[in-house]
Amino acid sequence: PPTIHLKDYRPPEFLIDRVELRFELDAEVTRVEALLQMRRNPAATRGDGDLHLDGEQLELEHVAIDGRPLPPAEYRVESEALILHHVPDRFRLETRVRIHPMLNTALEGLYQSGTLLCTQCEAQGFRRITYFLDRPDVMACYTTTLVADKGRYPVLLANGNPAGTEDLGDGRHLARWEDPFPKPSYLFALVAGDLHEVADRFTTASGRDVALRLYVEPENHDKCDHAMRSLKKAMRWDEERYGREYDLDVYLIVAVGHFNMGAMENKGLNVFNAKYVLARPDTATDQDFLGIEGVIAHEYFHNWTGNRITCRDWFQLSLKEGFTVYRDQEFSADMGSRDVKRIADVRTLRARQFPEDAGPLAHPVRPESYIEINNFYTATVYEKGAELVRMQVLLLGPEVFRRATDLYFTRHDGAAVTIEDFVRCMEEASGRDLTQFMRWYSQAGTPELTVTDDWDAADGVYTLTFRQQTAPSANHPSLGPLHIPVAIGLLDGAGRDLPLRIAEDTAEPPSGTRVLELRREEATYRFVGLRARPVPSLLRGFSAPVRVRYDYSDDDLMFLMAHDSDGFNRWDAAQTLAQRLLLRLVAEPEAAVPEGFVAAFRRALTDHEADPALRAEVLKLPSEAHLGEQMAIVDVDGIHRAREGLKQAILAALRDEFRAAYEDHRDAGPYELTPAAIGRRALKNLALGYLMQDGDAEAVDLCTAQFEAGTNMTDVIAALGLLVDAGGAPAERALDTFYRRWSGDPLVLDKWFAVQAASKRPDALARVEALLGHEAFTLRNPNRLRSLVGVFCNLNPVRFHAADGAGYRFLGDRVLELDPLNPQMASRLLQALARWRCYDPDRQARMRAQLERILDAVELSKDVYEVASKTLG
Ligand code: HT7
Ligand code: ZN
Repeated sequence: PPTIHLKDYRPPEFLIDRVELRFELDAEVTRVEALLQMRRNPAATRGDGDLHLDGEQLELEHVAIDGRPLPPAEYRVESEALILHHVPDRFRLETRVRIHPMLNTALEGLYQSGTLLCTQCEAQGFRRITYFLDRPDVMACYTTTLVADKGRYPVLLANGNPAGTEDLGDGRHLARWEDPFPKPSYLFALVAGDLHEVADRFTTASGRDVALRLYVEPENHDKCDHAMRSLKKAMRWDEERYGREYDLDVYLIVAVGHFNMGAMENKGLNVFNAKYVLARPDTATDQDFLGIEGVIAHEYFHNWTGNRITCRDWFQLSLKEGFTVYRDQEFSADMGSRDVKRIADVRTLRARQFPEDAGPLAHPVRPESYIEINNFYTATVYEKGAELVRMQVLLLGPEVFRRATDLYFTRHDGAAVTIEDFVRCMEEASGRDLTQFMRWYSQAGTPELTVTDDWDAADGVYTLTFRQQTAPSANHPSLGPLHIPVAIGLLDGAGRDLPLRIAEDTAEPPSGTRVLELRREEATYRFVGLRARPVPSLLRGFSAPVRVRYDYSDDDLMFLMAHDSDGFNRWDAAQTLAQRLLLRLVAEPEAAVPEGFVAAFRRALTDHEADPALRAEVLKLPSEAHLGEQMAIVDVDGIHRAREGLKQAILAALRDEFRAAYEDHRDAGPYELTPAAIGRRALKNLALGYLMQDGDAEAVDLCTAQFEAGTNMTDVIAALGLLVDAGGAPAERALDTFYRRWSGDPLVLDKWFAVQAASKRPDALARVEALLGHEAFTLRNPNRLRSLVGVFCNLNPVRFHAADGAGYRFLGDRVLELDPLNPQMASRLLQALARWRCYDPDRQARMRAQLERILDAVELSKDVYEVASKTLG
């Protein structure tokens, strides 16, 4: 398959001003008539005179230009295009095609989910609906007419504002929708089905009235409150923080059961994975509730960052995704606890993006080439992209950043633009030169920041030296030093922040946090006027997506854990301390757990002044995957043993404290979804996790009691997971009870599959394989697939990486089985093998064998081909 390169970008030869679509909807055969007002693009270089329209899996029935049906000599149909020869400079193109939603298992284009029909067009799904210039820099105004059976599809939705309905008198009805805002084809959407409507309203800052509508399958009518509340909060927040108002008369969200990703920001008609809409305290965990709030906000924020202003081409994907993730992260931080949110986001970045950036699929935030764009909806484009925006906010300051975004929204409204256009607005609003900063968008790999220091007691000068390095890899050379904002503090012996006076300062220095701007490979800062050697607090708030190397003593880390004024760094110090100890225990299984470590954990656990949510974060040990990432060759079993052993040792020392924490943090009254209540449940369930570590009968009873009495899913699923890890009759009974209670609710049933796939038990794979045959399992539902196969391969390292290679064979089988059905999902699944070179030779050989076996398959999607071939390198 061909590789597409950023450097080959050319403006489109034709533009489309208006699009009129008419659908005769039917699950088996849908007819799509398209009327496109086209004209030559004056800004384009002239090609061969032919018009190439994208189209895949379309059955062409009719094609006409300006009302004249084209004879076969004037066009050619290829497998992925319709080519019209010698078209005029301005014309009306009519096409009619047939498509088959029911056969669409890839969930791209128009497909069936349960009894609904819905679309997913990003990135290139629109070409599976009609022939079109399916690229984001072709923006047009759309009118959509939907015709369907009234009984089966009483609700007919499309983008924009409603523009009338008709009963056609033959059992069918029609709905017309008009979208006045020009948009790229990837934002097109329609939904048809028997849906329950939840209605609300929102008055914008300027007094416009917007009808809000949530559509769900009727049985989910009572799980919509949280999503609707989240939407209204997001709408208000975007007005207050960015001055952005909603622009249509209606805002529609539809929840569907089959969806490849989280949700989709189609103009005026968001389509959501039901997982990110439906929640009731008894069906959804606290994390699910927070996920819904974040994703609802994310899609809403896209209305400005993505829809009104879109991407010129798919290489600019992070223009909308990085910025929108940054916006949703800040929204969630404002709605809940800022430190907890930052910790969660950095955990995700380190767990998903850092490994990606260190492996064979590494790519810059703005990639330079791709085979299949669907493979580039990655942690790098999304999460690292958000960090790049965050760094610009830090460099500019919040007020100047707001001026810069105002400029961006005014200057580029209605256009398809590039990352340079965005950064130029940052430069113009601030008067700063961000040329060097732009390297962040093109440089793959995680920079390493090595920090050394020196203390001159005689002069009271503390010197910090920073050295940055980004390891080049075969496909990604080093582009030179990056512009890195490093937020630091210096702590005195009592843990207070010191003034950060640098010798050359002319103005009063900040006390607290100071942002140093590294631009060269090496930079030295001399802090003067100090009485004693300070303890440095480095990269506060994780001010840049880098790895910091500084030789802290264990005592320094414990000191920072206890005193750093930066909540993020208190947590990070605890993680570093635990990571260091765990890696020592991997190398020396007999090594003792230092007293000081246990004491630091005791202090964190019993610090009643501190926020329980943060205490829970501090006490959570680094994951096995994260520990593996720190080793040249991952010692799968050693890491598991060390981590389990350390939990055991901590429990042995702090059993009473954990019991007390458990009791003290039980919910006293009814379930509440406040940050405080979420934090209490987190600490309580963390304590229960430790108490269950040695299978103590009393703890099993406690856990069983929590499982049985639990009225909220957070407590129930925490208890179920722990029981399943402990195994035996209590686990089987609980699994049985859970299944009987929830087998009718797909999202809850996903959790039942997931806890078994994540189980620490040695027979986890056997169980997962048996579950493939369960009547409720299907590869055709992405959520179900993720909950069983995805969880096993990505979140159960010790069982997935079993030395006999059975986990790898299992994955290879699933990828080959899935690829003909849903290539996007198959290729995502395959990425569990991306880090194969980090394992011992035996495991490497077994992983490589699966990758080769996949590449040998006769018919392979572009998606899987790209991942498998790049992974093998
Ligand atoms: N912008 C949306 C991306 C998306 C997507 C991409 C490829 C294949 C399927 C997809 N579903 C949604 C989601 C977002 O970032 O908001
Ligand atoms: Zn997005």
